[in-house]
Amino acid sequence: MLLETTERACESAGELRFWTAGQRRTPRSRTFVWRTDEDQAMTYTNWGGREPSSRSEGCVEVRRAHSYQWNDRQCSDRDCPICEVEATVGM
Ligand SMILES: [Ca+2]
Repeated sequence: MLLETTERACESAGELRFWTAGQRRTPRSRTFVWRTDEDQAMTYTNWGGREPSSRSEGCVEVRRAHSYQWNDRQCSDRDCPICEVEATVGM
């Protein structure tokens, strides 16, 4: 339900993209990490065809048009974020 609501808010011009916490370890690095409290190595990847495509693209997004596979993209571009939060289940 929350994802559906977020998708509607972030969709524009028929395209839906979300930033993940993935970024190049350093600018133009070949490796990517998850930017969390402590950088975490990516042990799983889901790059789309021909991605990552450019070392000048430092951030990782998912795109609906690409079956939610990953794409490296300029970090200065605008996307909606995906966030992970700890769930609290009410009683
Ligand atoms: Ca790319």
